[in-house]
Amino acid sequence: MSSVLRSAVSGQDPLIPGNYRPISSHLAIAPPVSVVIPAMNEAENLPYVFKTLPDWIHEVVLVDGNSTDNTVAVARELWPEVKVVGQQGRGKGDALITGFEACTGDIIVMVDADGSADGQEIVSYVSALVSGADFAKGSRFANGGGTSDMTPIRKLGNRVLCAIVNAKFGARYTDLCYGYNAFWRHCLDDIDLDCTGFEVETLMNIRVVKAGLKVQEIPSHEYLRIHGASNLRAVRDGLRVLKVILEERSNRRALRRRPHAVALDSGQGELS
Ligand SMILES: Nc1nc2c(ncn2[C@@H]2O[C@H](COP(=O)(O)OP(=O)(O)OP(=O)(O)O)[C@@H](O)[C@H]2O)c(=O)[nH]1
Ligand SMILES: [Mg+2]
Repeated sequence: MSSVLRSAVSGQDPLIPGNYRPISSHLAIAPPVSVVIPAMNEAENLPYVFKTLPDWIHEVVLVDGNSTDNTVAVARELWPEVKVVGQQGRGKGDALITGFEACTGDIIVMVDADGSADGQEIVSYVSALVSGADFAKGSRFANGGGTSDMTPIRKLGNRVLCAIVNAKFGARYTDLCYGYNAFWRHCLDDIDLDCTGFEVETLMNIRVVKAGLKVQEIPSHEYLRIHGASNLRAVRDGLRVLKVILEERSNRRALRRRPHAVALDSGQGELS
């Protein structure tokens, strides 16, 4: 997306210095950044999550999954301007779809609420996007990334599923089922999300490669969930991911290609 188009979308003139947001000592950006946080009973973890979020963020959208603890109250206390949206359905995918609709920024970042994601990494994602990527895809297995949270069985499952996606869709991903990603708002038109559960990241990763978008992997470290129990069940959700992969493969009509898709990208190859 050109800077002219970007500024038209954001309603800001990037040539006016005041419209740039200083995001580090060496970098300033014009586009507003929305952070979407799906949260179901994460009150105890939110203080750790919000503590790492940079203050130059345009808005935080928290999607509450009908929490029975005081997730919403804690979020409002920690970040008074937080936009809280409730979800009608169930599941992380449903929550993210709801959250994306509520965002007003040009760039959207997905951050889990369990304390596993470090908000300080957002600058890396945003840097990749303003440098030309459409979709900045977090990876725990790219050089510089890591995880303290995955069991051996989850690592194996993620690796196998990632290999299948790479083989079937011509991607060169090093990670598949990871919740820390960022993208320009226009990607939502191509992704056209229609899922409810933990298969959501896989569906996004497949649809961006099918749409020929420029994907760049960002090395990321996943920390251990701080409090509470995981909502993910490895076998059940692994099978849901596999089902999505097979469905997306059989739906070949959606396969599209843009000639410039491979040139700028470090995370995907040509569609097979
Ligand atoms: N709003 C909403 N959020 C959800 C729902 N299911 C999961 N989440 C959130 O999605 C994020 C990821 O869920 P986790 O349970 O941590 O899943 P995971 O990261 O795969 O599992 P762990 O590695 O054990 O942390 C967390 O912030 C959850 O609170 C849901 O149905 N609704
Ligand atoms: Mg988690």
